Amino acid sequence: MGNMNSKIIAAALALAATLTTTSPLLAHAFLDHSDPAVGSTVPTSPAVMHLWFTQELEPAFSSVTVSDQSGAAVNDGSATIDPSSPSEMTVKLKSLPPGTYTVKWHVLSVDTHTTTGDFNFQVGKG
Ligand SMILES: [Cu+2]
Repeated sequence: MGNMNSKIIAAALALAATLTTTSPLLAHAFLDHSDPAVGSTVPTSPAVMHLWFTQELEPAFSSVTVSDQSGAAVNDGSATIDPSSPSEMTVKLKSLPPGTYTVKWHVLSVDTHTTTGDFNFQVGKG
């Protein structure tokens, strides 16, 4: 009997550990990586900002803006999400002079949760 109980307790603990560790990871669309990369310095003005998320996005409720140090928007039009790559969002950029730029993203994941975030990158000598 004692041995059986300890096995049941061990199995219950393993299940609880699995539930608590995996479910948060699967939830929400977090920024996986970008190009230009978060906090990077690029030598010339990039034509497009690419953002890759950890989950597929709802295009109608997902957006990104890129602004310069004065707060002026430098993205050329709105973000697009190619159906063949539903966890990737791109936005065209105007010609960017050297400086620091802020990317602000707001996405709705297919799991119905909204996440937001921002980061900087630089153009020209860092
Ligand atoms: Cu979620």
